[in-house]
Amino acid sequence: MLDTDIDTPTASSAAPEKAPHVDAERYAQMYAASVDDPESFWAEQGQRLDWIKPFSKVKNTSFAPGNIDIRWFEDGTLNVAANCIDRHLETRGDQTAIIWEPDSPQDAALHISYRDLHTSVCKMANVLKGLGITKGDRVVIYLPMIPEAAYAMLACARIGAIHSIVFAGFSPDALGARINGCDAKLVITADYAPRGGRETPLKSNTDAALLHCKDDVQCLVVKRTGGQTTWTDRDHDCNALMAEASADCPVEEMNAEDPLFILYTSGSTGQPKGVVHTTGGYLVYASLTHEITFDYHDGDVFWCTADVGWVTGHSYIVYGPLANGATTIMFEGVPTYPDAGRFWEVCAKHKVNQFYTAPTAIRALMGAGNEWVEKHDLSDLRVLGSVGEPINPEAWNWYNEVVGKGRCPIVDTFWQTETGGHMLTPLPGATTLKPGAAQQPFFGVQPVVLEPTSGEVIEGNGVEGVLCIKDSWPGQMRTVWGDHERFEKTYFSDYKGYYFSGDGCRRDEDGDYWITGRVDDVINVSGHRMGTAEVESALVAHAKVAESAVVGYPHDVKGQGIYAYVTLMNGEEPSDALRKELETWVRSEIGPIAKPDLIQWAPGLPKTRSGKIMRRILRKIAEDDFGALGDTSTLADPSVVDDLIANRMNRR
Ligand code: 6R9
Repeated sequence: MLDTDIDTPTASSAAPEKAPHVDAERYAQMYAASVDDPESFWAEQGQRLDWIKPFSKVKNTSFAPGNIDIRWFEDGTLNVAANCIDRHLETRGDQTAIIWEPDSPQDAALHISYRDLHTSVCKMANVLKGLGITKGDRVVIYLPMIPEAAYAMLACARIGAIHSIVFAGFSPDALGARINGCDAKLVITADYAPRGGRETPLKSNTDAALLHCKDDVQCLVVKRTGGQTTWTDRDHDCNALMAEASADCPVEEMNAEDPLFILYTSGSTGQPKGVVHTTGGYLVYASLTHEITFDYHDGDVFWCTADVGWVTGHSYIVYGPLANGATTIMFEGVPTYPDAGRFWEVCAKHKVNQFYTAPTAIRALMGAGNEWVEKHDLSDLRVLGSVGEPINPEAWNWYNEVVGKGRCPIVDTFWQTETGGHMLTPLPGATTLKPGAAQQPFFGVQPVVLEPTSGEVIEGNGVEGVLCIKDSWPGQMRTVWGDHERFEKTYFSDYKGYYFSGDGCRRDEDGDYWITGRVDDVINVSGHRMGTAEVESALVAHAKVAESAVVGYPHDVKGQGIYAYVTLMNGEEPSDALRKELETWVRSEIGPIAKPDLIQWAPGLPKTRSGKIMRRILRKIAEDDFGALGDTSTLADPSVVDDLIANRMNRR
């Protein structure tokens, strides 16, 4: 499929209304400076932060086999909480730092000023100290999207403890494994997590998890709903302790390379890895990307709809926005509760300027109909963002036209838990947008396209291969917690001397990058390499299709065949005629070789709680290998899998 591009809609030239921080010329100049002389570029960017002891060294990094060693600003000292809170107090103490929007629209939003944030974080930090937590200790945070989640993160940062957030949708087993994995001394949780009108019993999940942990792990409990929970000797009442705690807590002086947090993430093999991010480089990178990618200006209201349990929430709900003195929204709910207008209602209510969400949410809301968007005044929106997976042109166009009214640039940000911040992304006002393309490297990022088997660098444009990065950037993860060897093996051993992203990509004739999906999702049909995302995108572009997931399966003649799971729009019925129609459609959208060999009607797709489709399971079902589905416990709705297996006979 090297030569067959998806027919892309006309590039949008929508420009933001405030003069953007960078235009095309400035981007080119700054990008060149960032890769020609990284030392000077990042020395200057380092000045975004307040340092306790200024750094004199900027970059000391090695991707050499056997010596993967990444250090930025290594002799500087600073504190992340001081940079996200204290330094703003004089100029913006009364400004809202966090708008908390609760699950139910009946409940009032909270506006937390930088001064209030300072008080709460200092109190929480003193509570942690009171429980014996000191610099370098690990604290697991298992909380709903409530202000206390941000207080807990920043309180850890303030005293030098390392937080590890576990998404509140994870099971007790997953939580226990993470508590043990980083040998945490304390878990911070809540009684219940309200979400979409339902409540997850976090405290009882935590009790179940702690049955498998050391006896001396303590538990700090926030009362979110006040609902009934059991209480044991290891539990402490967070609300009561904070009420009594002092609001005075000096910051701990941290080295730039001291760990800030651990975040567990799954790879293609083995148990989840503890990705380690450190203090100085991470914060410089989160803050710079937040400002430039979203064209954030002082006074803007920024909303990232992610959960703090994922890296997107770390970098773009808490650390990046607060380092920049922004007003950031924390949303406890889901896009479709109480109805499919919730996102747009919240945007209108808080006059959101930058809105950042995931394609899966965009597709779901697109399926619900335009009337949900049109009811609300979205005139304050200036920039729209997308993250987490490739966005199909159909969803992109809907986002652009119906949500952005054709006047808000869409930044399709490609990055990973491992990268700390954006790697490839268009910039508002600087990039002529192409629907579905992540397009350009961010400052300091040097993407290379490698031939997957030989590992040779592929030069020139109009090429496809695996995406690697040639040199370090400040937001890069430093190690896998407790297993530096695994860090090297996972990211630096397939292609020596490069950071390997695990993703495939195409560099088009203009030099713009398109992510084609994880390389384990690339299928090879009759010798043609094809991104499953390309076929999915074509299927989803059909008016009757709501969602689709495509995997490869063994095929006698072609090597691999194309197996498409298709979820139809509400009200559409599966039929042989529709199957034919979709086959013809994909042929005409991409080309004959992309025609699905098998289409299975799927009422639902197996997704993780962060909305990623678990292709591993779909591949196994496609192969009729039902005995080896692996761990399905992280699925949002495990029953989907049983339905898919039961329905496999409807494929043809
Ligand atoms: C931030 C985040 C990382 C993987 C990554 C890639 C996919 C993320 C994307 C994208 C295409 C984008 N991904 N953003 N693919 N276009 N704009 O999602 O981190 O959860 O670690 O996932 O997500 O496959 O390798 P993480």
